[in-house]
Amino acid sequence: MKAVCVLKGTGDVTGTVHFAQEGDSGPVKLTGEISGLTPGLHGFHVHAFGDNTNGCISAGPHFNPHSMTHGGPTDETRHVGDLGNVTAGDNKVAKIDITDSQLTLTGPNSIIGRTMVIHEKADDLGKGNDEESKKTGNAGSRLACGVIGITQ
Ligand SMILES: [Cu+2]
Ligand SMILES: [Zn+2]
Repeated sequence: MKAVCVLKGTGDVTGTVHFAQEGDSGPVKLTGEISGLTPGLHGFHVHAFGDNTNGCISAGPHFNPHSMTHGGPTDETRHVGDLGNVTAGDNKVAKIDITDSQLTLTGPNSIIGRTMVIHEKADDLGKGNDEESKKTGNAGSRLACGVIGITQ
């Protein structure tokens, strides 16, 4: 099973992410790149809705089918959509090479038809000691996003 997401926003940030799932329940491997970013860490999540009617904000909160608090990708307690951060180099490009064991392309944790979002700031992975950290990781505004769709 494979999927793809093309990210666009109102500024210069663009990207493409490819998803491939091994077997029925994962893991899912994400590859691709996002360009036009300021160098450094940027929060990277799957948000709940595949809705772009009012830009990336219409994608809603982080995809969270099990009513957990926000965390990092290796944490037991996390949103299914929590992929942590990607890192852009001095060339403004972040290479994506992530293997995740919670999100899937099939079943109740499927991210098909939901939205991938790249953020302005670093995700604090739920360790920011404030209320927002447990919801969004304080990752700031949404630079670009795209709906995740099935591909061949
Ligand atoms: Cu996000
Ligand atoms: Zn989250």
